[in-house]
Amino acid sequence: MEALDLARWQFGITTVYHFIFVPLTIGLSLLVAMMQTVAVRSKDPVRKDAWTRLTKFFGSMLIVNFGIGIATGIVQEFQFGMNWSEYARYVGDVFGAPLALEGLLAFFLESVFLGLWIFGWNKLPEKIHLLTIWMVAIGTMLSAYFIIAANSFMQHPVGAMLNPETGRAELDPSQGSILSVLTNVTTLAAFPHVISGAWLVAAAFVTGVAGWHMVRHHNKARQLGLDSVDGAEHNLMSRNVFRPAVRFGVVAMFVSAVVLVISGDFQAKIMFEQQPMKMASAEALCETQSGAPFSILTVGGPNAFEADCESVTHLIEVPYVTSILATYDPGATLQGVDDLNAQYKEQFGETTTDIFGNEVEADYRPNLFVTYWSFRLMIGLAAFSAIVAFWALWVTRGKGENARTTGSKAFAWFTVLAIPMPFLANSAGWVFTEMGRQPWVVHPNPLDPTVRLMTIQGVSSNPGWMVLTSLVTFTLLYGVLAVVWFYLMRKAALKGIPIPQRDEQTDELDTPAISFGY
Ligand code: HDD
Ligand code: HEB
Ligand code: HEB
Repeated sequence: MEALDLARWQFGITTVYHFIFVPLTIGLSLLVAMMQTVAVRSKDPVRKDAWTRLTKFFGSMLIVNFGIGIATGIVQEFQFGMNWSEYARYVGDVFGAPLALEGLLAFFLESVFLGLWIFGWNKLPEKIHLLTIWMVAIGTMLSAYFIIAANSFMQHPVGAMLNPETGRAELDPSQGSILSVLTNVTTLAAFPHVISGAWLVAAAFVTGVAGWHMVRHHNKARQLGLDSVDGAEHNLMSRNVFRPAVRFGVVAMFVSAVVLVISGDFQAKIMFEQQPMKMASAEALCETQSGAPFSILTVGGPNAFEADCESVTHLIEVPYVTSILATYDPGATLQGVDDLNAQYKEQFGETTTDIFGNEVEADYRPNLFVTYWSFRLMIGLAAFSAIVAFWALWVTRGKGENARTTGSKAFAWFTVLAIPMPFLANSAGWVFTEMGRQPWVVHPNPLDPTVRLMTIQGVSSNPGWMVLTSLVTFTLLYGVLAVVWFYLMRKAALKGIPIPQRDEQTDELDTPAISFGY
């Protein structure tokens, strides 16, 4: 493999890896902040106690995840300078501002307030302490905004022009400069989609972990007998602590689903205007077609893994759906991959020059196998969350005296197995977005295509062995980190919440400080 391919693999692996932790941090910090808000506002002591315990329980997992998220993010930053120095040089003037803002403002907010939150239990006034976790949640979302603004510039550059002397993209005051970069319509559309995707991750996580414990306590209670003191306590844990958490997770799933659908639909419209090749690739639509259908199953020939149109055969199709996705108009004409490729060759050249000055043949088609299937995976994997949501609502139905819990092992296993699905959906979404952008690292803006850079022109001139060495090192290091993360998260999740103990003298429930048991 060449240095270019290795560098692409390295960026892909490390960044998909970073985005395992990112959505859980973003989503869980908000859900934990909400849990604590419920606790602080509750007048009923049983309810207050339950939500305080839930806040601490899920907070302990947030802390582990945050730590690994930061460690992997720092590695991510090295990628630009190390393997993509030409690209970094090209976009440096534009990226400097949003990335500095994220570092200074957002990261500062996140880590300072997370520290205050961890050490502030029972020390800070209740309401101030609550404010600190909200600042963490807001900080992670701000971080996300700035980094997505940087990514959106690569999908659709605005606010900048090409400086022919330096050969770099530079902020252009006549086009609104940094303000345009930060209010890029691509950013405005991607932000709610990414954030709601993160909520879905955290919501499925809360539902899965709480669902598991709800079933466990439910069965333990029956095993000990509901009349026994311990049995009754387990029953209360199931009913008063984990059942509300499950239902809270389900509500969060519904909210994220609504935002995901609306924002995803909107993104598709923008994408069709800004990157028609990506839209065509999402459907592996080779020839221009009016009223384009959405296929559910497609097979390819021997070269199916390449960007190869000859071998694509659509087997099951839903009429008009791709045209509607792109424009709202069922009859709309979508240009096919081959026609767009021919058009781009005319516009941008049959050949291009790589960083060593060699002429190479230009092919403007992304890998159709990857774009087609990653798009379907992103949407399809959400089905798991939908099943969990309805199943959970059913087994916890009823109100007041009739509020139910369940002892179903099938439910417990399914809801836990469904935890990784939104993680995978998020990775698939990014893989689609980033690999569908190929062969461009900065995709030309159709209205002003001068700012553009091909991936082949963005790479550093490092020798292949060097890239391979760092690739192997990062992958091994990350492998170890992944094991540590999984072990710590599993441990924190399985630990559950200890049964409340009553103080014999005062008859008050104890609420121990957040546990640092790892
Ligand atoms: Fe990230 C941590 C850098 C993609 C959201 N990231 C984090 C850190 C660095 C980076 C240096 C540690 C210190 C800090 O928080 O600033 N991140 C990057 C780079 C990326 C990237 C170079 C591009 C490939 N990150 C990225 C995306 C998002 C985030 C697309 C959000 C949508 N990053 C975060 C976060 C993190 C974080 C939520 C994750 C876990 C955490 O903070 O604890 O702020
Ligand atoms: Fe990115 C690349 C994913 C974010 C920048 N990425 C890449 C890849 C992948 C990814 C898979 C590979 C592709 C190819 O084909 O080559 N991303 C991703 C994810 C995420 C991201 C998952 C989330 C975390 N990015 C991002 C951001 C940025 C970026 C934010 C900026 C700032 N990318 C990038 C670059 C690259 C990539 C520069 C290299 C070049 C190419 O294109 O490749
Ligand atoms: Fe998604 C991406 C659509 C679902 C996650 N998305 C994306 C895109 C589109 C879409 C169009 C691309 C953009 C560009 O490139 O520009 N989605 C969509 C739709 C749907 C969805 C239509 C259905 C509703 N997603 C989804 C889910 C998830 C997701 C479920 C998870 C959970 N995505 C995602 C991500 C991404 C995407 C992460 C990447 C980033 C951005 O946004 O761009």
